[in-house]
Amino acid sequence: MELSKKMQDALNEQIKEELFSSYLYLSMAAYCESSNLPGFAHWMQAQSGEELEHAMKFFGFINDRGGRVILQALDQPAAEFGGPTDLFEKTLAHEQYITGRIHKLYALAVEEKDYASLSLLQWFVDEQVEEERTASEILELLKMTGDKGQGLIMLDRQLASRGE
Ligand code: OFO
Repeated sequence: MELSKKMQDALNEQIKEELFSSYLYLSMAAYCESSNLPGFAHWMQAQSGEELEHAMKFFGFINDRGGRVILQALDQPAAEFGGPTDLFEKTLAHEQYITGRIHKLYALAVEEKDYASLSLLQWFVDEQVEEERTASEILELLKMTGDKGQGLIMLDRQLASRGE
């Protein structure tokens, strides 16, 4: 079944969203580096890499379906943040936004009876549950440690151990 123009456009839009996510987390990594939080920086850089993989999943899928990938312009991500708690509040809010985008794509695939897209999007629906859970877990820890002190140093060490 051929990829509809409407679905192709929506998937191309999602490539942009995933690339912007990658760009945003890379900017957050740079902020963490400049704030002497190497563990947080490592976590954000790993997250940025994961978002690039998400973009490439859509990239590969459009090509596999005989569609055409059209890359779009990315906005400049924020460079300054108000500390680790603010960073993870923004991370969680961003992931909730992305979940909404994925759900819209899923609804479009249902409407179009595009079962191949549904199968891909099911993976993303599940992934978003994980993304939100991880961000809120770290945010909960930050609520306990606050933005400075021994607790934050320990959390920074913990985040340094995230695998790629
Ligand atoms: Fe691509 O999951 Fe986060 O944004």
